[in-house]
Parts: sequence; structure tokens; C-alpha cells
Amino acid sequence: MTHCPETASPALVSQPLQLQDVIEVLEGATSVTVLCHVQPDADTIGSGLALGIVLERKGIPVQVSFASPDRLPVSMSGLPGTDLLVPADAVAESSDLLVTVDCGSAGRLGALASRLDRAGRSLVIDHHRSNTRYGTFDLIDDSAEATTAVLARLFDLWDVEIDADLAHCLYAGLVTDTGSFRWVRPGTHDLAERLLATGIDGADIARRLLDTHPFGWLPMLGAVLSSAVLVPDAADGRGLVHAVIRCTDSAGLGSEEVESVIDIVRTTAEAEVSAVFKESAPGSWSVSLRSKASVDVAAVAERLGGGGHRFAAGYTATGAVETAIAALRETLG
Ligand SMILES: [Mn+2]
Repeated sequence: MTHCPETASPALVSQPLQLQDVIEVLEGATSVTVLCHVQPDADTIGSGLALGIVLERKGIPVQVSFASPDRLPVSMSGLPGTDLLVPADAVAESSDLLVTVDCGSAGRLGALASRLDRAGRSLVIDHHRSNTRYGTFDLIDDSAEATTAVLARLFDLWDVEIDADLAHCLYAGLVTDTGSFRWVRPGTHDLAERLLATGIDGADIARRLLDTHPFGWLPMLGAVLSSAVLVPDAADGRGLVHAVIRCTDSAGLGSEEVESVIDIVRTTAEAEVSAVFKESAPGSWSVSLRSKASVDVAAVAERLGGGGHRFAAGYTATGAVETAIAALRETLG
């Protein structure tokens, strides 16, 4: 007997598939809905559009969507395949196969999580170690740098020719999820080289996705960074730095501007762990966590109801931000 109503129904644990079996599931589908996570980044959108393009070329009806916000972030508007995107309220109620990309849990689908139950079958394609395996089938490689890197391997076995359009989508996820090729492993640059060799403009893609902000970003950074706090004794003395972005700070700015702040805060030498509390609605906080080497922030985020990767994770919190900060410090030890 469980005390948690959300887990009262029988737990659904997806069946891990080999690449060849994934291809059979995809090729056998009569209609596919591809869902990206809420507050989408370039890895989930690049993955969704790349898979959408491939399915469309194979003559399989496909829709790609995400629950919120209601518009694609401006930085991703130049990606190929955006014609396959449909608004969340236009997503088919049911489809033969539902595929999620880069979504570590059903909750990351937002309001579109309802489509999971109504799909004939579902396939979870991801690289988050904390993935809760919520579909019928899954293809999860937590050693992959990006979900687009998982798709590149799938496309290779599927004999899909990775042309410039597909390469653009895959590169978008690779360059952003590796932090401009900082967090790499053997093979990362080989994949980047293959994608670049199709003729895509890697510098332009990176600039649009990572290095372009409206002028209003600068005063927002000024306000938010000037109120950052260093807590040297947090995380068993390894240090925590945190910053808060209130709705009033980010008014008129896009998600790219809000999401960029953690990349500055996390450079603090005196802190192993960094956190940015982003107010999504009054009293509602989306929290980004980063660590450098010795703290597993995915485990920290999971204890607070979220998930992610060892050095990059997140969760949501409600109430006063001081309470949320205290809860994080308590969890960090
Ligand atoms: Mn990703």
C-alpha cells in the first residue's frame, strides 16, 4: 500500500529495446506523435524535429509538439522541420505510437502527458540517467551527450541519410547539451565532424542558440547577479552559490535569457554546487542545479521531486523562495 496517490496505479515500467527493435516499432507505426519536454531546449526540439523529418520522409503521418510555452523559443525558430510542429491543443487525442524525446519523466510532458495513456504504444528516447521509464518501450542511453546523439546512432542503423537538414537538428542538440563541446566524451567530436561535413554552418547555429540575447538581458543579469549569495559551508563545506530570478526581473525576456543565468553563476570558484531559482509564476519556482565534480545533483534533484544528469539537474518548488533555498541547503547537507 502506497501513501502517495500519484503512484497508486500500477507502475508502468517500459521495456528497453535494442536499436533494431526501435526501428521496427517506428516503421510499423501508422501514425506517430512526437513530444518534446516543457520549456523546451535545443536538444528536445532538435530531436523531435529530426525524428519528425525522418518519419515524414518515410510516409508515416507525424506531429511534433510540446505542452508549454505556447510558442517555440525564438532561438530555435531557424531549425529545419518546424512545419511539423503543431500547437499543444492541436495534438491528436490518440495516435498509434507516441514517442517522447529528451523527457526524463511523464511530468516533463506537462499537459500533454494525457496523450501517453491514449496512445496505442509509447516509446521513450532519452539520455537522462534519472529517466523513470514511463512508456511501453524505451531507448535510453545515459552515457550519450545528447538525445540527438542517440538519434544519430538510430539513424545510422536505420540507413537514414543524415543530410544538412537532419544534421542541423542533431547539431543543435549536440552543441547545446555539451555546453559548446565542454562536456564531451570520445566520439563526440567525430559526430560533430560528420554533421558539419554536410555543409551546415556550425558557427551560425551556435550563435543563434547560445550567443544571442536582446539588450534587456544585460540589466536582468545585472540585477540577478548582484543579489547572488555564496554559502561556503553548504554541501559539506564544498560551497553553494545561488541566485534568484523573479518574474519582475525577467519580464519581457524569453526562456533563453532566463536559462543563461546558471551558466554564469556556476563559474563561481568557491562553490561546488550552483543553483538558480527561476520564478515561473508567483510562488512557483523552477530550479536549475549544477555541480563540478563531487556532488551528484541528479540525486539531489530527485530527492526534491525532479531529476537530470550527474552535473546538471533541476526540480520545481512552490512557496517562498527562502523556504525553497533552505530545503535545498538541507538536502545538500
Ligand atoms: Mn538533452
